[in-house]
Amino acid sequence: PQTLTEAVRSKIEPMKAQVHVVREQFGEEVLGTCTVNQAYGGMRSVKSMVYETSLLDPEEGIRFRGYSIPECQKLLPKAKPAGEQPLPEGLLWLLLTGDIPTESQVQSVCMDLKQRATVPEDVLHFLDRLPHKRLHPMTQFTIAVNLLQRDSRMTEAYAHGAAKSAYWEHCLEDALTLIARLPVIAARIYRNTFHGAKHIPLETTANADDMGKRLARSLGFESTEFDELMRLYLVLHADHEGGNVSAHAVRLVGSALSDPYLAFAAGLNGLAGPLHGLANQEVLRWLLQMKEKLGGRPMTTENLTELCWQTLREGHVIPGFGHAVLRRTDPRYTAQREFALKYLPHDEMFQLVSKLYEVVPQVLEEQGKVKNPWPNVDQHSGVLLRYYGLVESNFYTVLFGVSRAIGTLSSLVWDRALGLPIERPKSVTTQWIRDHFEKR
Ligand code: AMX
Repeated sequence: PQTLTEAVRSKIEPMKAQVHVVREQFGEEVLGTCTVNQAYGGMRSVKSMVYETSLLDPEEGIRFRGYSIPECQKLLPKAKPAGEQPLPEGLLWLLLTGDIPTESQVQSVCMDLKQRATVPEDVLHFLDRLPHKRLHPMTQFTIAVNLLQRDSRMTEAYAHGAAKSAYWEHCLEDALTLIARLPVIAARIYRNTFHGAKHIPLETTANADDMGKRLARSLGFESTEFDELMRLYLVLHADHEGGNVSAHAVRLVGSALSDPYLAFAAGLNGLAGPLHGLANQEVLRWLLQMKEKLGGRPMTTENLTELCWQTLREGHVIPGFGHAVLRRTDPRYTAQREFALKYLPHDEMFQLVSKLYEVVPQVLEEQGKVKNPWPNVDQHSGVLLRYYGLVESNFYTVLFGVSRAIGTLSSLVWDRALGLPIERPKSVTTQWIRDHFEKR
């Protein structure tokens, strides 16, 4: 099939059949258990949901539909004529269908998204009138997504009595339109907040045929290297299995049959937390503080170790290190490090990040609390953006959000395709736990 919708359609019945067999065979098996400590401890490692688009291995990192990040970098189509990074549109195809797309399939997604990318003028004008200096860019972003919700095909179809078996297609329509519009929205917020509302004329972005380039150009960046960085960035941040705050929020809210706009806005609100997506903003601030505190002293192991201990003594976490599931260096960090080694090996901030890779894990090991002392995706992204002139760290989580739509909305389409019900896990009180276990 050439169109994405037809490709997804062709996968639904076989997948439903597979789920049916799995449930027939293993439906009553115990997938995981939950101790009292896990219930109080953020449900860490409790296996209680099925999420098809990606799976996280604690040692190896994320796999998108079975493909590791290096495999995706190798196999997914690139921009013509000389792109080296995978096109996000190819990842979208992979996440939605499970197949590596052909060049022409990716081109069809690129064209489809390009055609959907026009944001209604009144929405843009509403964004222009927000108090940009007082509202965090993530707050502006969720407002924008909620504003776009009025165009939801899924909500319209529901109101007109659409059959449950058709929800996925309306959901996919909304997902594609929303994904296509997010770069425009992100750029509008960026230019409003940091560039005196001087927007990039549409003619400048008109020949940007892929989402990464369109995002780069409408933010106001013109180098092909930055286009490549945006493609890599959009691929790396797209999906991280189902239990992280943003993905789970999208799934949970979507399970009430809230449409993709409403569900994704919920996910963005979760992404805006400092322990999750906002960590990329925190990392850059922390790195700049490190540099200031060094005050011209060399970046030696000794000096950096002392400054890391200072952060910990002040009761702060070291942003960009640690992970709830991963137990090794995040391959998304490694992919960005490779990009830096190629394009900005002599950048001072990259050298600081590199040196911290040697220092921080030792400090965290010595502190003895963290389960994973290694760097995560957010440790690296800021220095790359900053190198090309995107210095406004408050904006970084918005870029993360543009990317996260690709994964979480693909998964949401499958939730509707498989007819998953409203989520409603059982909660108990501390008194209930005492009564229950004391009685034994
Ligand atoms: N610096 C200092 N202390 C840390 C730490 C870090 N980078 N990472 C974890 N710890 C501490 C925890 O705060 C916790 O301390 P406590 O017992 O006093 O509360 C202890 O180590 C054990 O935590 P954990 O089980 O190793 O981690 P977790 O699953 O509870 O939390 C995470 C995971 C990511 C929130 C945590 O490592 C952290 O706060 N890291 C820094 C922020 C960050 O980089 N977040 C981005 C994660 C990726 C993403 O979602 N985008």
